[in-house]
Amino acid sequence: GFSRPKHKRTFTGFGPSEIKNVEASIPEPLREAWRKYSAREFTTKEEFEAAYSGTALAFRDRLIIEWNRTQQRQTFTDQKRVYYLSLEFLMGRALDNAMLNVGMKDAAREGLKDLGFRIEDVISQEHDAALGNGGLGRLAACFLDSLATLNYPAWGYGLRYRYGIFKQEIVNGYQMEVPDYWLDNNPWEFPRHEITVDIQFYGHVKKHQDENGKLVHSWEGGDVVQAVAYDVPIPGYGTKTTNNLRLWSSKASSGEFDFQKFNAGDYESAVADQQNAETISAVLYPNDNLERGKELRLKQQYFWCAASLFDIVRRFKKTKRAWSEFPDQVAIQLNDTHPTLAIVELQRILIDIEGLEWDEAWNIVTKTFGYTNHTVLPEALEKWSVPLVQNLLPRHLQIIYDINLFFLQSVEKQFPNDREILARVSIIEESHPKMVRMAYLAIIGSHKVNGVAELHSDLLKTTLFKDFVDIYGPDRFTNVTNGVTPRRWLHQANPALSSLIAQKLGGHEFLTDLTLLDKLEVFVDDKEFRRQWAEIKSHNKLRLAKLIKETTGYTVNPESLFDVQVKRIHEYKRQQLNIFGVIHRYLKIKGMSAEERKKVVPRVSIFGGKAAPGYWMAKTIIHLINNVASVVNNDSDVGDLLKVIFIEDYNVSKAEIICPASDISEHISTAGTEGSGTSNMKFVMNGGLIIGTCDGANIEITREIGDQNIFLFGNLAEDVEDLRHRHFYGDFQLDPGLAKVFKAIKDNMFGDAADFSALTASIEEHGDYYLVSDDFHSYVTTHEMVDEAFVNKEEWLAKSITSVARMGFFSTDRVINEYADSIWNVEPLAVKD
Ligand code: GP0
Repeated sequence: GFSRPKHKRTFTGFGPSEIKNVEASIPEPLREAWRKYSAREFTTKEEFEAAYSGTALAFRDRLIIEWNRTQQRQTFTDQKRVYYLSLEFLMGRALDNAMLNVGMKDAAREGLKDLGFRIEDVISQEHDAALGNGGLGRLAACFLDSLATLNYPAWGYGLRYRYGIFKQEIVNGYQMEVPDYWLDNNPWEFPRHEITVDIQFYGHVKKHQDENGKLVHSWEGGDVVQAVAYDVPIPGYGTKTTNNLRLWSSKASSGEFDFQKFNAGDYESAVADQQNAETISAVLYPNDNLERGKELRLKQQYFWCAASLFDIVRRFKKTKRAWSEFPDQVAIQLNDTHPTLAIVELQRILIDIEGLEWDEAWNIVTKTFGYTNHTVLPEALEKWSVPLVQNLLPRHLQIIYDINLFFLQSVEKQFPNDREILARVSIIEESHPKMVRMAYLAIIGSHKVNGVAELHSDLLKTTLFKDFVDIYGPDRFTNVTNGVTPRRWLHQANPALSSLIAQKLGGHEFLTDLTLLDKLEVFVDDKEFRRQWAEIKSHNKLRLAKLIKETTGYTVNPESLFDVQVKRIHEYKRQQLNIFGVIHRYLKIKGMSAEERKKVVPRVSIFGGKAAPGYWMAKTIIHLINNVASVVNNDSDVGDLLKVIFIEDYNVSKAEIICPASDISEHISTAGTEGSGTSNMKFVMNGGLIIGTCDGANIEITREIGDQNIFLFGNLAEDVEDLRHRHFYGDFQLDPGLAKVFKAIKDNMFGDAADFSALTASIEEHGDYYLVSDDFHSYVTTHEMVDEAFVNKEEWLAKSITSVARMGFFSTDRVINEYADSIWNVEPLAVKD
């Protein structure tokens, strides 16, 4: 739905003083289209696209200048830089962000208005950059925003997937996956065809002696694939610093081998080689919190690590410094274990290519790397089969064995009479086939390991990585609680709230020092302020109601309590608990008299999120939600008292509409399973309250905002193991409330019960691993408290305002400063005008 311009005009770009030569800034392939559009009058979607292109190119122009200056400045001052290696960067849209960070959104709005466009329509033309699955990839994107805003010399390194996370369509209640081809006319990337790295795979290792009689290894033969750099500018907010995100794309190497094939007329095989090479960066693996050990995924990981390391080393070598200074110039952060091969690759470069001694090299390596763990879920921990690594990366496997040997030798010295610890901490798991445990390799190769919320980091130290705490001492392990960037998640997503806050605090400084929000608390009793606060929430709910109408056809009453759960669909995140709770509510309403119904607080239960394509249980949950929606929403007997909505294709740009519109949102993972969660922070920052378990960052949110401002329920992490154990030995009783829900499902109330039998059986018959039944009663009664609280509008508003005022801790600016001080040892680079 885009609205048509009120009057027709010729589109010449906005504000002639702002953009001088738009056409010259347009890359050749687009120029023809540009001329066509700029010469015509607009009435169609194409014209909106042209308005988008024109605006984007204008801002892009401005970014390029500061981007070049930033890079020159960083090279010139030659101080330590951070490299953030992440297989995922879930950036979302770039134009709005660029306008706000550059600080010229108002000029753009005026210019576009002159031409008859509403800026929102233009912004929404942009395709999301969706190179990530969920929280982990979005965290990386928030980090880039904070790194640039705080003027840190920092680069991101990732893969330029041709297909990002799939688009989700709901067909008859089922999830369908549609490929997300997003690269056409993307103005935010700059191909750097001159920056390429040849990446080797397969082959074999030869040992020989050099001139001095020293034993050296060379990796020979195999295939070569070329990595080509694509750069994306990352503008900081309110600063000229514009950092770089470098994404690698794969293509066939232009080496002799292919050429010979072509000359010999073997076109088909040459083309096949080409396609094989391009496959490496073709698609993002769509699993969240799950690793499946596919060879192509390992290829992606090595391709990206090797290209990034080559680039970093090349940049370092230009400074002509001694190798011992490498860790003073370079900090590399591993976003999860996906880039762990970078550790091995750096060691290989230093010993095989640069000729350093093992110990000298290893000292450099461990000082350079830091490793962030994001989950304790066993199915998410990466392990690669030894035969697979042996075949693809023969030299790296040797180095991994050597790292392991030296490590185990030192452990043996430390714990002379403990055979078992050696088996437990070995990088190699003695299974069939043997497996390389990537998390252990990452710990051994880094100087710091961090979790992403206090509870999570404590669990790492006491369970998963306990032996390594005994070996290295507690100082190698630390916590850095996650955050979100307030620029995107408050200022951009909720401009009205941002400007109300700015009015009260006398400016927008809180956007770069979020702790200033605490100054809002004195206004909590101010009647007029409360009214404005409530009005903004209503407006945001209306905006969401409109999205719901457009995308699902359902009409929801914006006066109802909006209850939102949007995130990847996963059993541990327990959307099943939520939908069972909704069914419970539905049954209760159905059993009520007309008199009783008058007291019901009308509610809209809103869901959104993607299931990994191969995750059948998650897909079953989506199916159930949609079936419940069609029964409940078409039951005129219930009307506005309850509506159930599944928003299809949840992504970053939809999150920007959804987060400001919640009254309450759900963060209800089984205690001890969610690393941190970050949408919890986004919702509270936008004045929504939350219902949640004592898990991940919910605990720290509670500490900050006060336990009277959050609805906590359910079993604690410390009790989970015992409950699971008891279930396993048959000590299990289905909660009576949940039993009623299951009965309704089995009576085919929500379609064919057979479709949902695996879901109910996982709870009733197979041990209820996620403790849905154990937490059900507490969950339902806590929702009753939510209803009661919501009726008391004034008190609800006080909770909402107080919570926002106390959220200063959860900015990624605080997070990045913590990483900089305690892990990277880097300083910001001052920008002079
Ligand atoms: C963790 F291990 N996370 C993983 C993974 O494979 N993917 C992923 O998105 C998430 C955690 O689940 C999290 O708790 C956390 O906040 C986020 O990483 C960033 O640390 C919620 O998404």
